[in-house]
Amino acid sequence: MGKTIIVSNRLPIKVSIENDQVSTSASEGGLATGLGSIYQQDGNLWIGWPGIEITEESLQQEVSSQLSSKNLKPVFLSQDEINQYYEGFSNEVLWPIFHYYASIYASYKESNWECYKQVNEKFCDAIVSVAEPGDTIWVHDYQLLLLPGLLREALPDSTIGFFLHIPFPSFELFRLIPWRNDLIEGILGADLIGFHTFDDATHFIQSAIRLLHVTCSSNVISVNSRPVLIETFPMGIDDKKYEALTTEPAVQEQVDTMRDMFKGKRTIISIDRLDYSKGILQRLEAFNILLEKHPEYREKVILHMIVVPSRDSVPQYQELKDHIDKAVGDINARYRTLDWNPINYFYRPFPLETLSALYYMADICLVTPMRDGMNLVCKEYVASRTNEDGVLILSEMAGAAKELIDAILVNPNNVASITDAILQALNMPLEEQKQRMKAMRSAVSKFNINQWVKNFMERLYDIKQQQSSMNTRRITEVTEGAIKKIYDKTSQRIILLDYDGTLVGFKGDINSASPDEELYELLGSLSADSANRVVLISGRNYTNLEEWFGHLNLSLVAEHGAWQKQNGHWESMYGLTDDWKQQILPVMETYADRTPGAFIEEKDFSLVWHYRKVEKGLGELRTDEMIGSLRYLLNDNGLQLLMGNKVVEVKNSEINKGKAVLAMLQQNDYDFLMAVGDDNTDEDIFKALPGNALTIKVGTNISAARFYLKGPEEVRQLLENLTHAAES
Ligand code: GDG
Repeated sequence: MGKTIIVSNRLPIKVSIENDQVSTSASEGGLATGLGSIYQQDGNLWIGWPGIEITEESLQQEVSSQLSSKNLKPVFLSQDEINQYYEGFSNEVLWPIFHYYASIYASYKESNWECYKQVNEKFCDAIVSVAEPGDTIWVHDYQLLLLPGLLREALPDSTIGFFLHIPFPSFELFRLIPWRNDLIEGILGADLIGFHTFDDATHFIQSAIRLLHVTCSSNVISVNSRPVLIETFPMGIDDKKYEALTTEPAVQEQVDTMRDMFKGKRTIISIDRLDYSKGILQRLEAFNILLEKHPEYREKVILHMIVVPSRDSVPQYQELKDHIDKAVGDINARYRTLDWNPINYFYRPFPLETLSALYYMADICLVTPMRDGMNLVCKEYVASRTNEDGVLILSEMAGAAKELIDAILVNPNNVASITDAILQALNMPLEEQKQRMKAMRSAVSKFNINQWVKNFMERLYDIKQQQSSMNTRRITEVTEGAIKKIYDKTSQRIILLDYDGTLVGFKGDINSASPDEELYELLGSLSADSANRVVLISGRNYTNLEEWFGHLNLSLVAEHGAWQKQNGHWESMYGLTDDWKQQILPVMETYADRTPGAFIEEKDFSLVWHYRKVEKGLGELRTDEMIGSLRYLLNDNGLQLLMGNKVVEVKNSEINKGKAVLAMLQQNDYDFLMAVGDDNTDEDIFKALPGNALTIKVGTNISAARFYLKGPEEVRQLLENLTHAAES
């Protein structure tokens, strides 16, 4: 096992320099705690920006050496780079678009993009300078979207994980970015790509398949034959730490002081970084309505609002701060009394102990972001409620809402509903509070930060295992040499070849995938050897196979085995009927009639639904609907569904390629069995053949075959080489 390298924009520490003296202090962020168990281990490393501009070389060296003892490695960035890569591109393009604020806040500047690329390269260089074979690299967040791709180029065999901490937007938003393809390609350099929620993962897959020529099978995207896993890992917190904090004397002291100070009042807390995505203004408006419409709560309720300064050099953030200041000022000015201030507002960070005291004593926690990747504040509140009371009001737009379903969930755009939620919370019976809080505490504790890290690392290991088992099964020169040797020594060979996707690539139009001259020559020379029986075994109909291959000395099997050409004659499988078509065809036609691009192919003993040319997404949806409508009819008629590559075929249960092949094996005592195919239907052949047969899967899907080839080019090359061996 090699070492693990964590990479993020910021290092998990704060570096400060005063009078040329370097000092560092630990950061309390959730990520720093969670990954602490990893990077602090011997040999492991965290690479990132130390948080301030350090230009002087001697100071850089000093910082590097201080950090190196803590397993940290700095990437130094100039103020210019911070302005363009971090502020300009990450925070003015990616952040707004990924949080669905495209039109108001996004600004696209080519120079910022250039700088974003350069800084990602800088990070790549820093990693390459320390990475060794066998290392695991885990890249974090939107500032480094290009890094996995750069690393894949520099270190092709490395193990790379990527996690996005903010939402991944729907394709309609993502497509707005001028550099969208580079970004997706960059992320796809990873082996495992993690998101907080299933929606984010789905949005990413949608964008990848719409923008790039990649194939995707459920949550695995195949990039140049390298499977990349897309997964959901909702990030958790160190729940035990927040629980333990509440009993610390420093915390209890503050709790006592606050309880004394706010005696008889109900308390609501709100804690966020300054950001337009956090919905702070809407929250204030909801509180304002509460006081306006429900005067009975005046002097009874206090909102403690902490806004932590962030990005306030960016004009939009400054503007937001001004609006918040004004809104708070207005509400306080309007309702305050001599001994009651409705909003206790702070624009500064607090020590963790104060946060803990607030979490512990607040009756209600108000978390209403307009969009949030996850949101950890709500989980910290839940973890701090050791008495199992208190109410969480949570925006359904936060990733955490997918887990904390026992919160009062609100749509943050509906300000009136936030006011209603506050009212509901203020009046919630203790029993109900406990019931909800208990359920949320168990969710927060089960999926805590350690579980998050563990799940991610395990899945990264799994996908690497899958890749390496595929690589060891990939036909190399050595395996090819071994196959040739056997081939040359044998004299009764059967070579079973699928057609579409195996001998030729997929075409949009099924008729345009006709054989080319090179293929004819190849099949000609293979079958010219009297020791070879070459079988073309396809799902296509027999007239089609006859037209293309009838003149060659090949055995032909059409419609997955329903038809076979024996001794120059086509014969259908005994006892097949097609009466069932009268019932099935009309159903399929109703779907084809309302799905532009879809069509139905009628074969003698099957019906095929083709949706390759249908708008992506719609094709899959209609196919699912159609299958749902057909379910009972299929059962009643003894039919089966074959799911192919953008096709679904309905046919008699008795027909399958495996059965057709078994019948052929009876006809001779073959000493060389080889089968090549790319489709699900070819799996029946692989399974039907004895264990010593040379079964070869084309592509990257999981298969029962013993070996893998990348595509039709490689298949042809292998067959070509075999014929040469036979001649020599
Ligand atoms: C990004 C995503 C995702 C806040 N004020 C103080 C303070 N905090 C701590 C909180 C919490 C953290 O900061 C904020 O975390 P969030 O998750 O709420 O938000 P982002 O910083 O925007 O984080 C987010 C997260 O990444 C993780 O993947 O959940 O969706 O946007 O831990 O406690 N800590 C201290 N003093 C404060 O005044 N000490």
